[in-house]
Amino acid sequence: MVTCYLFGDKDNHFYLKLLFMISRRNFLKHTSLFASGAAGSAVAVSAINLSAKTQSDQYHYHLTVKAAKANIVGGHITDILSYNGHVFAPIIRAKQGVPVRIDVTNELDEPTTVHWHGLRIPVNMDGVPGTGQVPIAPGDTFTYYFTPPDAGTMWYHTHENSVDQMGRGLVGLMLVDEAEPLKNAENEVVEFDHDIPVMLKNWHLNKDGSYYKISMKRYAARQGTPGLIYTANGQTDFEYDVKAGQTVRLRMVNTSNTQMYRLNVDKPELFKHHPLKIDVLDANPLDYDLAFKDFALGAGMRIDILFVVPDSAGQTLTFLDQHKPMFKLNILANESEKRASSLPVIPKNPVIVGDLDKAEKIEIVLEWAAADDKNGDPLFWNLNTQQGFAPASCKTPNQIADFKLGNSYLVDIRNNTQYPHPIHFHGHTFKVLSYANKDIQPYLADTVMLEKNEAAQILIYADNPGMWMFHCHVIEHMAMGLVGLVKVS
Ligand SMILES: [Cu+2]
Repeated sequence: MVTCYLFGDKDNHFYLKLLFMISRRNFLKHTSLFASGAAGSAVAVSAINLSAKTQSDQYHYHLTVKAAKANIVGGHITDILSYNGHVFAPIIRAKQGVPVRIDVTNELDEPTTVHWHGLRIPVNMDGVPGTGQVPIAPGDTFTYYFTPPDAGTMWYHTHENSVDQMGRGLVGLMLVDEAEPLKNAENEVVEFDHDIPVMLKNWHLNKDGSYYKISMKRYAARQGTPGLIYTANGQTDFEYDVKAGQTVRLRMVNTSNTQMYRLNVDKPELFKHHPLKIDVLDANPLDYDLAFKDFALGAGMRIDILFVVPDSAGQTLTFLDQHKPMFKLNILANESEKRASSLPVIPKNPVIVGDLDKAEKIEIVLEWAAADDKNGDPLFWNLNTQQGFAPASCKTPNQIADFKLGNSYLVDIRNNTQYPHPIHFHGHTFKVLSYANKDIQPYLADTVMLEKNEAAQILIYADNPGMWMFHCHVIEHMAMGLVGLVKVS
């Protein structure tokens, strides 16, 4: 096995400097944490317990990255890579503005990292090998310590040997609770009756639970190698009971390597008085109505839909990828006293939006390359006419932009290819202003979906210093060139 540090050879000056800086920083941090006794007590985390929290109002988790066995396809055992042994990884529950500490121990025989997708945190906690941290070596523990500035539906995943490690299971959810109690439109404190996170992932598995190739060239050069087994929260038959009249926050997260879901529900007519809509996209509430119909949820993206369960006891709502079932909500009768259900309103996050009038314009072009590098590794994709990097030969991705801290940038992203690309920018939340081929209302996001031959204009306010990844979240596309670095300083 080639151990690749993704962005830098070991003789690379940048790598060595980083190694020193981070080791020292972590040493100091560990020292000060333990010396002051500030570390919260460890909390047992399970996929079911969604509210693990220490007495001291600090959040402290321990993730062990290890091989495990899972029953994903009925009656068959699949070898997976896991966080704490679960195919549905522990949900990291945190709170906006409250520090969270996550100790990650690597029990694999290869390096790994954890990236906290959607969190605007310092670059040395972002989990990207080479630009943010030294990968966690087998047997080592690395402590992530950060304070989430934003609330909402986030997720986490490895950023090392990503096609294989994510494909075999190293993905999980992180839910950041709002700093203040939620209120309804009348300013009364209300809670959801159900907060239902759904981790969507499809697996490159045969019907006997064995893997087929997670990445195949003929697909990697196109939309990405499809997974055939669909899971929600690690199950092919996930279902959940709700009662008529109850309020629901349903969160869906696309943690798949390649799959883009076209989200639908099978009985939209049950919501005829209040059609289902997407209320929150990538953890940022929308301030307009976006219908929940054929919504393209690309890899990395998240939505929350908020609704009152219709008065249709005995019915089952099946959520679909086009026509393919993903999971079900069963509607039960509600015997309790009739009461007016009022939905909480999700508050906006403290995101600073760039200044369009002062923004500097830059262009990023996504193209199809159809080439192998000199080692025979495929490089099918490129950004601004240069292939990003070749993981097998450990090249550093190209820097595609140099942002000045505190400045605004109007980025025109052009997808000159025949396939969709969900483009993710680390460490920042940006505003999607417009698309070339469809009318939209502007919204905030960390991942922008570019359908084939589409272009989008996004406004970035560069407020988080570091060397940040800008890449396609179809992980094979990233691994085969669709990646660049943006420096903010
Ligand atoms: Cu892509």
